[in-house]
Amino acid sequence: MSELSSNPVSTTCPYCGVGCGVKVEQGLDGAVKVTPDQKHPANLGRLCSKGMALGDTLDNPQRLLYPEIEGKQVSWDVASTEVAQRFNSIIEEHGSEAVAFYVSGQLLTEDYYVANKLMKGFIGSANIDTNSRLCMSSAVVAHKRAFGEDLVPCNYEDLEQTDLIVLIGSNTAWCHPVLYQRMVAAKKENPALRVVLIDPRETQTADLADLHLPLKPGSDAFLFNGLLAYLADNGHTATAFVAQHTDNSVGAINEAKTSAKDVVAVAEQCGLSVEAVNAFYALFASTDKVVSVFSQGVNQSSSGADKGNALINCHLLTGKIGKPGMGPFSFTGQPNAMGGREVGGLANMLAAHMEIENSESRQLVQDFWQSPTIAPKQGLKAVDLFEAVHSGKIKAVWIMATNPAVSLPNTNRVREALDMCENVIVSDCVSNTDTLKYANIRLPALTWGERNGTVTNSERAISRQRPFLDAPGEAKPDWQIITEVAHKMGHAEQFQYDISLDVFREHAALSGYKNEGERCFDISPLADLSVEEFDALQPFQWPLKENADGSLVGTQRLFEDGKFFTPNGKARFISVSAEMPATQTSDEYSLILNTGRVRDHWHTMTRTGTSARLSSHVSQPTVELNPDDADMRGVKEGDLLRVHNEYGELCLPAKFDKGLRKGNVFVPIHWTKQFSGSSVVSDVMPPIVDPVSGQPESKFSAVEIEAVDTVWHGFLISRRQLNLDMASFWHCQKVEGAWYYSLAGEQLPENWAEMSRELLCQSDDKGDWAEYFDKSRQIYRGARFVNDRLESCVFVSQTAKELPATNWLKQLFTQESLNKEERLSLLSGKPSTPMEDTGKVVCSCFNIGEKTIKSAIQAQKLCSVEEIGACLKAGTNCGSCIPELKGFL
Ligand SMILES: Nc1nc2c(c(=O)[nH]1)N[C@H]1C(S)=C(S)[C@@H](COP(=O)(O)OP(=O)(O)OC[C@H]3O[C@@H](n4cnc5c(=O)[nH]c(N)nc54)[C@H](O)[C@@H]3O)O[C@H]1N2
Ligand SMILES: Nc1nc2c(c(=O)[nH]1)N[C@H]1C(S)=C(S)[C@@H](COP(=O)(O)OP(=O)(O)OC[C@H]3O[C@@H](n4cnc5c(=O)[nH]c(N)nc54)[C@H](O)[C@@H]3O)O[C@H]1N2
Ligand code: SF4
Ligand SMILES: [Mo]
Repeated sequence: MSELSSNPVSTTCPYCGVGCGVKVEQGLDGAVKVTPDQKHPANLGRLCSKGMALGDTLDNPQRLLYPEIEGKQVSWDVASTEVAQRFNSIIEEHGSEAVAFYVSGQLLTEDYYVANKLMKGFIGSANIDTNSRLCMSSAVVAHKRAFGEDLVPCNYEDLEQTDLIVLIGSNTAWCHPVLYQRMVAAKKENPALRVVLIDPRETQTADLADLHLPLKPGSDAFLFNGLLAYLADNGHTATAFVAQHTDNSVGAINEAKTSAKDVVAVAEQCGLSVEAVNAFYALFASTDKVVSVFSQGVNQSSSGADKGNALINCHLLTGKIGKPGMGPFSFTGQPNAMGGREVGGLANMLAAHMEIENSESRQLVQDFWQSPTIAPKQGLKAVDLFEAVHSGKIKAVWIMATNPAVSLPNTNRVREALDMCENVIVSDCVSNTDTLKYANIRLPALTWGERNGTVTNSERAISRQRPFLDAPGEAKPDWQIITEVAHKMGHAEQFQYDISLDVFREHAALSGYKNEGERCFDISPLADLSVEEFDALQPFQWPLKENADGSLVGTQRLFEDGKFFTPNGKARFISVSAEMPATQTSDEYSLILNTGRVRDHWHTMTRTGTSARLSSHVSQPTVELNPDDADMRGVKEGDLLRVHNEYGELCLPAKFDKGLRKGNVFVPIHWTKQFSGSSVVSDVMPPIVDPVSGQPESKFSAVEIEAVDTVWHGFLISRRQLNLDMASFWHCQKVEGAWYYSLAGEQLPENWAEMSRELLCQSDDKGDWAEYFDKSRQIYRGARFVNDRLESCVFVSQTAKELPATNWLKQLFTQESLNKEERLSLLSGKPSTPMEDTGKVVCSCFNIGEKTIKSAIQAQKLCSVEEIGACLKAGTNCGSCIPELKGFL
């Protein structure tokens, strides 16, 4: 690749929507060092554990390197011709509604722009939706309804300038760790700063909160309707602002009062104490500067858009918007969720924040694109889109940079749909995702470190992703793959892009095209950017304006002039009739299942799952439950449980968490079929969506749990990745030099030795197999060596307790050879000289385990995070583990 930038390269972290700047340096040996960018406005020198470990995840041995059709490697020419022909012939025979794209907030803006243009302007359908449907679409609706456009008013500095941060359905400590660190620092600086956390779970984020409201899942709209009524009734209305700059305050307040009669009724509905609700309301009312952060606990709901508006209403009524330190602030999830929204990559948007239903906008975009057609109406939203694949209405679907076989609700149905469809095209950078299993055509894409373009973060800041690695194999950037297909579909003339900057320029030009100030999203001053200027582009917040002297300025904060982007320029109060989740628990399914993220894994683990460091913090999938619920059911920690409902079932070990409400269980979203037997939590999520936004209710499902009758437990460690199907439960974790598998089963295999050898030794393997078998106790142990190098080992027992500790065994795989003593002691499961068990890794920067930290706290009487840091270094680098350290203290 010729576009490699010089050393060190400034680029943007590819994980969460904070959008941190990183510096990448490559040593002569090729080793990549990633450090925080001191100047990037998002992080100002900070990074979290995932950002710090970016270097670990670059060398993925499972890259998709060549295009393939039906499992056979082909040239790019053949592959793109085939995709184009399949699309064209289906469109000719069945119309443009018979094809679809399903794209991602992890594409670059340039990729997203080209995909959207091809579908809406040239195929003439709006059947392009994105995984942002599962993520931000409720917030998009809430913004559009209230402000007239999908606009995030705040910026990160507001978090530092405020006196009250309300975190609603956001596990900031783990999901937006650098913003969490900024809040921690702000609180130190300003002890008057208060933090309220609204989350049914007591998460790591609760550590920062002065007040935690562990409300009933799904009851947020009642809480915020109650707040609106309270503010109105107690003289907290910003009368002049409401009169001059808003509509429908009276309607919204009246509606709020029907679902939230008084504080007592709200407390009852939300499962909170009256004191706690009163304390929150009083704090919100009496604090001038309030930022309300909302995330998936609000968005992923059958009434997520309403919940967003219920909380925006409170900011409008009190005028807490458009000024430093105040406003509703949607934290976006993916690195480019915002960029996707800017290009209109959702099925119900057009491009450059224009509306598909608006005929003038359609004409405008069609003129600009010089396109033969323009999508006349909204397309299918994600859940409906895959339902249409299932019914055969959609006959070809092109999936880019997302893993719907894992992340959509009711995944068994999605997998069925993909299995039945004969034209599943998947562009991905790795070769082993659950979705790729169903691909008829596989297209190898570039990924972070190789690709070149722009992303937009949660605070509307556009930053560059710059390449520092060569393209592996024949992988290409997504925009180029789509462009080649567009050419072969017959649209070469309007897809003349040689480099990603060509796309960026067009996108920038469209944002200003016939925009007389009625569209806020405008970056048109960049429409003529040169290559050098693009290379040097510094992060800026849109809209971008040109000063009289020709200099450019971004916009830190929106609505400072009280002008909104509705037809009359006024913000709209939305009348919200609060609803509880669409699903109810029953005698059959008595527990509420909540889902979410862990600190060190990213989504379906295609990158973080390959890092030993990141895989050690939460090493396996579990179902978390309150110890009281466990007690009632006779469940002990570590017991294997079946979690099931009418949609599917999971099989997971139990983990206790006192921070869960009774009757609630929690399963993380990350483990796929590549990493575990049956832990895809979306298998048991209902395909219920918000009627307006189409966002699925991914935080609420009714399930039941039952103990699984295990008769054996075991683990394997292998330098090779294995295909397992012999266990009821298995999961796989990357460790240094090997893969670790934990296993449990309901049936004893007939012959341990035979099975283990089949699994761990291939026919052409050299080397020797040592083993030990105690038939009466069903204890089996085996190990394979090549010369003195340990290749794999297996340990099996009737109960988990009889298995040896694994740290020492894992560590043997970091060695190139074992000495005689190590070899001899191996099958006993104990090191010849005892080794300290440091426990699970808490500080992943310095690899410091829980047991080490706890014993240092006791032995040395450590009282603060700073003292732990001075003693062990834990928590002194990225700071992601500080909430956990506080927990130990
Ligand atoms: N480590 C890590 N960070 C990530 C990601 C990742 O995969 N890993 N993904 C990124 C992406 S794409 C996203 S969208 C964001 C998501 O960021 P967050 O939204 O912060 O993360 P989640 O864990 O999905 O859910 C947040 C919280 O919502 C709570 N919740 C559940 N139901 C309710 C409810 O009814 N009301 C309220 N108030 N809260 C509720 C859950 O208990 C959970 O703690 O994270 C981003 N950052
Ligand atoms: N139950 C439940 N379900 C959820 C959620 C939840 O909280 N609960 N959260 C939802 C949310 S908010 C989100 S954002 C989704 C995320 O879910 P997904 O989008 O399905 O998950 P990812 O693992 O991020 O998938 C990204 C894919 O893109 C590939 N990739 C990486 N870089 C590139 C590139 O440059 N080009 C191409 N072509 N491919 C690339 C990766 O290898 C990976 O396969 O999950 C949603 N599903
Ligand atoms: S907070 Fe962490 S994951 Fe998110 S962008 Fe910054 S370094 Fe990356
Ligand atoms: Mo997301």
